[in-house]
Amino acid sequence: MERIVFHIDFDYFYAQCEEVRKPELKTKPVCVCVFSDRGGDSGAIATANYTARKYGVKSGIPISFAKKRLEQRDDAVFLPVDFDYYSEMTEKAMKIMKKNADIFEYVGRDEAYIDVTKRVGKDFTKATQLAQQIKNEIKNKIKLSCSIGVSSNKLISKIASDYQKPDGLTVIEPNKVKEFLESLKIRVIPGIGKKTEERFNEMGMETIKDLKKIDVFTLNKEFGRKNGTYIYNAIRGIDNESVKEKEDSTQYSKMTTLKKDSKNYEFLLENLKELCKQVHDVIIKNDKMFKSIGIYFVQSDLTNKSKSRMLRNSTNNLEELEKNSKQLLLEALENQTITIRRLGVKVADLSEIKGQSDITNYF
Ligand code: DGT
Ligand code: CA
Ligand code: CA
Repeated sequence: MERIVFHIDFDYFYAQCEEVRKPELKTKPVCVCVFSDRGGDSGAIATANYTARKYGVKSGIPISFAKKRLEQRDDAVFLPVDFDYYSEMTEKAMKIMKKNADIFEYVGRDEAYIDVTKRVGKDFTKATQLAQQIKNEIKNKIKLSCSIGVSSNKLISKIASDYQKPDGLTVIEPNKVKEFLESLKIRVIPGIGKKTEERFNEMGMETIKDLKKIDVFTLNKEFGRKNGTYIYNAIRGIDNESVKEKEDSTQYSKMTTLKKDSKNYEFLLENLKELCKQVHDVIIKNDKMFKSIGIYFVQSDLTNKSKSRMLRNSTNNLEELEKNSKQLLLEALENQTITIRRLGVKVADLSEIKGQSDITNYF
């Protein structure tokens, strides 16, 4: 069955989110940092914008290395991660993708697969237009750029979305797959890490074309049957994995537009309680526990505000959810000047109830 699948991945995601709320950052090297609790510059870079990357800054390196590499740029900016804010951006972006999908599969904070076979009638020209339209809509509505790969399966689309980053759109029609893959370096295959690549390099192989000379038996012997067969198929562009309906299950949230814009505590509390109930229902339905609780608003001037806290222990208790949301609301209202238009409640850092009882059984 011929399919058309998109892989959508946002460019330098955390750093780009920071540029969206502070456009003056765009011309500067921007590094988003996970500071450790040891203080000072201890910690690592989560991601950096493309200006910072030119100086060799990348995900995972120590903050102190990044500072050294950017020594000559006195305009370099180092910001702490703000997960709440990035989640809000993720939610908005995913909404646009979902709207344009026959099947939507959430993969992570900044990426998703969508199957669009039906809505484009298996037509690659229409698919290309749809991909461009999604890029435009995301750019216009939330000011983010992303890269999209379009092909007949998840594997090739994933490789294609990475092919022309940032702001890329790469379409690989079935008759172009062979040519496209053969020119690429071995490491573009998802799952082939640095070590595997080095092993192949030592055997004198650099590109996928080189790799194709190895037969499936040799690959199976080297990597085990499962991985060997995967590699054998992947370099030939073969992947039958379907796009599976999947939502972001790392957090649940509910939001409501208030009957009137307000900053009145009693009125907001009433709405907040209802939202807590709705979120709690989802939690129970999915057998989950949560460890972090947040509330968020859209204010009358359409700006956003959010507040969250981490609990000491995971819970699935409604009273606990209400109590904490109520406290967050009180704190938020302390210096609230603008009225609120929409109100939301969110729980995150989820865990399985099942997992919990397993651990108990274990002991
Ligand atoms: P890209 O897609 O190459 O333009 O750049 P990113 O930053 O979007 O990279 P990606 O898609 O691999 O990762 C998405 C986000 O995940 C990224 O903005 C920050 C976070 N992330 C990635 N790698 C690391 C890491 O090593 N440590 C931490 N803390 N976060 C990471
Ligand atoms: Ca990305
Ligand atoms: Ca990603």
